[in-house]
Amino acid sequence: MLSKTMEKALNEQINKEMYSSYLYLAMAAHLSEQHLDGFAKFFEIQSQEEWGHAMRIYKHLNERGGRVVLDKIDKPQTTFKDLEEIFTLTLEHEQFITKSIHTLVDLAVKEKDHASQIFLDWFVNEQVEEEANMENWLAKIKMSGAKGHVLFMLDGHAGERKK
Ligand code: OFO
Repeated sequence: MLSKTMEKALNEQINKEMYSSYLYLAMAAHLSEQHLDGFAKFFEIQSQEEWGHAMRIYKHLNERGGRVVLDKIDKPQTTFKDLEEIFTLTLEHEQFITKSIHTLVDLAVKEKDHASQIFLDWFVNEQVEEEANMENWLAKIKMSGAKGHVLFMLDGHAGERKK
């Protein structure tokens, strides 16, 4: 059985993951408008992945006898200067999510909630991957300037993302 504190914190994390999904979908829509179809696909997949993260927590709450309480999802930023801004915001957002996951782990340890602690391990690892991936893209974009034919090359590469 989940404690009320843990239940509330996990519900807040569902909301953060859903917001992540919303933010990345807003980025996908913007990129699609800019005819950067590869990057648009990349962020559509990222958005679906985030929704999947929210659903993992949703299932954990249900399995543990917790109550899922959905809150409103904040409006995300909808226009962006360029790819550098998009990936800078993405990396910053992922760093924020990492902190939030680590806080949840600390809470699970404090409450001796071993099941939640083990459940959250997957998220700890996932965040390492998410940050590394976004850092990598941001470095490539900064290095190349992401203009002209390099931009089209990067867009093609981004569009190869399958999951
Ligand atoms: Fe859910 O990992 Fe990104 O936000």
